Amino acid sequence: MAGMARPAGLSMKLCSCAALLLLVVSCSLLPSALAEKRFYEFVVKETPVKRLCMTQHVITVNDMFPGPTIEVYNGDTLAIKAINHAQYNVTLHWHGLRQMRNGWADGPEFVTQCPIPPGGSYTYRFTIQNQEGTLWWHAHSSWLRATVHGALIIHPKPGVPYPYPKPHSEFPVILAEWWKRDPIAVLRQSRITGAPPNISDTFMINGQPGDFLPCSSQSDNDLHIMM
Ligand SMILES: [Cu+2]
Repeated sequence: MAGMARPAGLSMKLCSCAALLLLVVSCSLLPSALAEKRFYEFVVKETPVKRLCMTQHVITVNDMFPGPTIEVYNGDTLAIKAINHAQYNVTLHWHGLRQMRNGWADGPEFVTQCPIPPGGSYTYRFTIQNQEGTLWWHAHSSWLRATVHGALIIHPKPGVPYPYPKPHSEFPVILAEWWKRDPIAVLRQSRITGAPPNISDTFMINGQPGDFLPCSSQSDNDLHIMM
């Protein structure tokens, strides 16, 4: 009979083990409980954009040039539904992001995925793991990246300080190039002739060519920086 009864010492050990297991489980749940799931819809489509006094129909995301800024926290899980209303195949790449077990969300066309055809859609799903800082996203098909790009800002997890004094304020600075021609046509001409592609007509900061070029918007070009 004595063999059937559970020794008191063993039951105390079982209790403490169970409590320890509960603590470990609750601790491991803590970071994911703080992390957010974030959903975005990126509509890739042709949009009229006026630069250098000329209106061009370029491919954008959500009619924005540069495209929308994604602002998230380390540990967040993202789902970005890309809907292709453009006349070209497209993929989106999350530049600099470590795709841990999410290789199919990385974006290079014909490398990790078939491109999204006109009229199609694809949802990129990935979790940001142990990364902080400002990256960028861009099209990874043909030269669509010329106008299909934007900032990807990853803040430290809530409650985790910056690895430097917190800045007074922050804003993305996005450098790009602008052609007076359709960039896809510039690339196509290069492939036909075998010559290097024509150089761009201007560089741009945050989608603007600057005060020295015609038809620039003065107010869009002022950046006041405190040191
Ligand atoms: Cu890239």
